[in-house]
Amino acid sequence: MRGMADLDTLKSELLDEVNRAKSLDVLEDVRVKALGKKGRMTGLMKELSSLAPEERKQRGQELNQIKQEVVIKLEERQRELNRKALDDKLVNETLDVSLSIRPESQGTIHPISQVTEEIIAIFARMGFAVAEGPQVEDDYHNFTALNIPEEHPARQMHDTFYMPDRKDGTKMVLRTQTSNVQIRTMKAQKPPIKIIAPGRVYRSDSDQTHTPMFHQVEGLVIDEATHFGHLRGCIYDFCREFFNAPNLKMRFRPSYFPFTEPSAEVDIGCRRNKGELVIGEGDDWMEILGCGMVNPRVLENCGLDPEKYQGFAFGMGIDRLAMLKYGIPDLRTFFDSDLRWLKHYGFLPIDMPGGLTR
Ligand code: 2U9
Repeated sequence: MRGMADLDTLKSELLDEVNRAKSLDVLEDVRVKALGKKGRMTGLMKELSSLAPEERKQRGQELNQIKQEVVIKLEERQRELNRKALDDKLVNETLDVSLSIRPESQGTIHPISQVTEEIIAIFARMGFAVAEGPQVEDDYHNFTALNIPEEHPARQMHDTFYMPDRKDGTKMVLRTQTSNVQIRTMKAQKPPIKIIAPGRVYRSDSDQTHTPMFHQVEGLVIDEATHFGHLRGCIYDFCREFFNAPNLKMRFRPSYFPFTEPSAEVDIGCRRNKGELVIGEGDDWMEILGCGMVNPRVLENCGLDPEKYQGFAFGMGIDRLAMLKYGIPDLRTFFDSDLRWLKHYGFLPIDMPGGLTR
């Protein structure tokens, strides 16, 4: 049996070992050797039972005191080593993201990806968030909530891809526009809402200017004060930026959509120059998007009070915008996966808006 002096030595030995532990693994060894089943402290605790009651009490208190100090020191050291491990990791695992891509890179960015990123970057600067939703959608979110009645032509077989009904009888479709995203957003969050919804949409239609799958961006702004003037300014700013045309010619033509009232289609000025299309000037017009003030019925369908809230929405085809901006003549070539075509019309990753260079 050791006396007080021995216990003092034991304590300083243990604390010293803890302090000298250079890694979490070594620290764990130290802990086991001191406090584990066969540890030094544990051994001494076990010896207590052979002592007389008075002596046992006194000795037990001394041992407990040491044990507590060792435990506290162990935890302290563990925190220190964890912090050090993280610091080391942060220093050693840095990645130089400014390095240029390897010159032998073969892949290119598809014009649709490029244009989608360009559109997102412009709207992001105007304060829009990006929202997403399902491509297989129920009839309610794709049509009914948007005030598209049962007999509306857009619902007819030749336009919509129908999917098998759900087990509960819910009618399912491949979404024909990305508006389901706005419906779901309005139901899930309170205004102010300012989102764009880019993504794939599907319509049973195929010729030189239509593919059964194509891409859209739709936008939605809802608050208590937004009016048609804001819609006009927003669309004008977007088009000027997208086409790099500060003096872009643009006009709003009255139109009709079930989900907006009033509705408009937007044309931009253009002219043909020896078969090539020049955008932003000239005496011809080219339709590029549809828009309008959100129909009060649609707001109501989403649980918003149309007396209090209002706003605008717009929709445009990404594939068409890509053709116009980058002079790609045939829509169907977008989906041929022809590497020669991609080499010609594709973009380098470094050119991605909001990508490596920004
Ligand atoms: C909600 C309310 C209103 C979205 C809109 C258009 C006008 C439009 C077409 C452009 C070319 C589709 O790709 S295209 O064929 N879109 O003209 N889209 S307003 O209006 C909405 C959307 C969601 C809740």
